[in-house]
This record gives sequence, C-alpha cells and structure tokens, in this order.
Amino acid sequence: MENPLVDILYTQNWDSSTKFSIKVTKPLHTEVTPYQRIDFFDSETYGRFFTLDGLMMVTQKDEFAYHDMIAHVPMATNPDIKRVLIIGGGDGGTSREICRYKHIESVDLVEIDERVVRLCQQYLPQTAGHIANEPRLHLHFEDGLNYVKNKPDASYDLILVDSTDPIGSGEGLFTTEFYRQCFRVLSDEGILINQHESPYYSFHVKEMRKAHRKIKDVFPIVRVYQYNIATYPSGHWLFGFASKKYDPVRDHQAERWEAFGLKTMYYNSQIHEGAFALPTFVNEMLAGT
Ligand code: AAT
Repeated sequence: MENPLVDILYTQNWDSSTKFSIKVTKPLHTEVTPYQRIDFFDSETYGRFFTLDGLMMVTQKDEFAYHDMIAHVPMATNPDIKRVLIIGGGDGGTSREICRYKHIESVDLVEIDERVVRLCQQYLPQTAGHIANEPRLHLHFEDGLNYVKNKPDASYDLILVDSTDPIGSGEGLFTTEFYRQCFRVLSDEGILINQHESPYYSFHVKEMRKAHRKIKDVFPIVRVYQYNIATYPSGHWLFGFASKKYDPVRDHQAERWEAFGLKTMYYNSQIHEGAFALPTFVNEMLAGT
C-alpha cells in the first residue's frame, strides 16, 4: 500500500457511465450477513466510511449533512415531539442528533441487521458512540414494516425512515402498505421523514417519483426538501416530509428551535426554509406524479 504506483480504490457506479472513487488507505473489515455485505474502509479526505452491498452509507466527513437534515427539520416544525421511531439508521447518526434534545422521551431504533449497529459501535464511534449509554434509546433488530404493523395506533410523534435505497431489504419501506401503517402509528400531530432519493440519475428519479406518489395517497401534507451530500450519487439528495397537521414552512418554529441552543454544522433556520425551495426541474418531476 505504500507503493506510489498503486492505488486501492473504493468505487461506486453512480450510473452506467459515471463512477465515484475514493482512495482507500486501509480496508478495515468485510463481513457478509444474512441481509447484506458490510465493508469498512479508511481514507484520507473522507475519513472512515462504510458501505452496504458496495453502496456508500456514511463517511466521517459528510454524515453531518444527512443526519442534520433528517433530524432537525421535523424537530423545528414541531418542537414538542417526544416519542420517535427510527427505521434503519443502524450507524446511529440519526439517533445521535435526536437524542441531543433533552425533552425527547424515547427513541425506538428498528434496524434489520444487528451487525450494522455492532460494527458501527466498533469502527464508527462518531455516529454510534452514544448507543451503549443512552437510556432513552431502545434497539429492535427486525424489519421496519413488520415492526410498525405490530404497534398500537398513535404510538409516535415522529417517524424517521433512515433506510437503504429501494432495492433488497429496504424495498418494503417504499410501499403504500408501509406508509399506511406509519400514518396509523403516528399521533394527530405526527410527521414522517423518508428517503426521496436523488433527482439526478434516472434510477433514483424513478424511485423518487414512485415513493412520492404513494405518500401523497396517504398523508394530507406532503413536501420535499433538498440537501447536499458529497458522497451520495450526484451530491444532490432529497427527503420527503409527510405530515398530518404541520406544514414545515408555514409552521416553522425557528425561535423555539434556536432556544434549544444546539450547535449544528449543516442545519440552521435559513436552511430549513430554503431547503423546501426546489429547482424547477425537481418541481416538474414531482408535479408529474
Ligand atoms: N444514516 C445513513 C445510513 C443509512 S443505512 C440504512 C440502514 O437501513 C442499514 O443499516 C440497513 O441495514 C437498514 N435497513 C434496510 N432495510 C431495512 C428494513 N426493512 N428494516 C429496518 N432496517 C433496514 C441510510 C443510507 C441511505 C443511502 C442513500 N443513498
């Protein structure tokens, strides 16, 4: 590895003719579980990162963008949220951000693959360091759709779907049945945030439009917001915001959120409102669903 003539690369095909590579300084761990292949690597610029079935999940350098935007947008829309369900998110980044709010009472984290959590605890303390000593956080190792099916009505104020893309084990989390179950287990003020993929490459666009259509059939308020993350295909990604009562811009509680005094690297009150202003080509993609 010290040989200047040799580079060891991690490469993800962003589409059939576009590749993204990071030079690996050290491959740390590889494991195949019943659900997926898990790899951890070290790199210079992005620090430590991990992939599932070869797809980028988390890097030390840019995970803050994703985890800030999935967690703080709903919390600043309804600062009274107390009971949170996270589906996926075994790396811990999303629960780390949610647990920064002292008034949160409980966080259920439902991750299909226990090995993701255990390996992140070992290799990625930046996102998983709090898991072992956060008494409000409860781990459940099962499929997210199965888990919500068995929960009573109105169990949560917020559901964050922090899952893989709609292929393989994440597939069930992009179905109308799943969104209906989420609606049922949410309180009357409930909010659901989910992956809306990227508006750039055609595979993601197709999935994003399908998911958006299904959510619109289930929730009365459905919005989409964007953020930048360097290591996901195209760097331009979207989250869906679905809600029973609150609109994220009309009901934005900037002053109450700022009073929490949280220091964030990506999210702020201007980003909150700006993120819902979408480029015309994205509006047109969503309008056609
Ligand atoms: N915080 C950003 C990291 C992720 S990882 C997504 C997690 O979802 C993985 O740990 C995976 O094991 C888990 N998962 C997949 N399917 C299910 C399921 N059906 N039920 C519960 N957990 C599941 C998100 C990366 C997003 C990548 C976007 N390109």
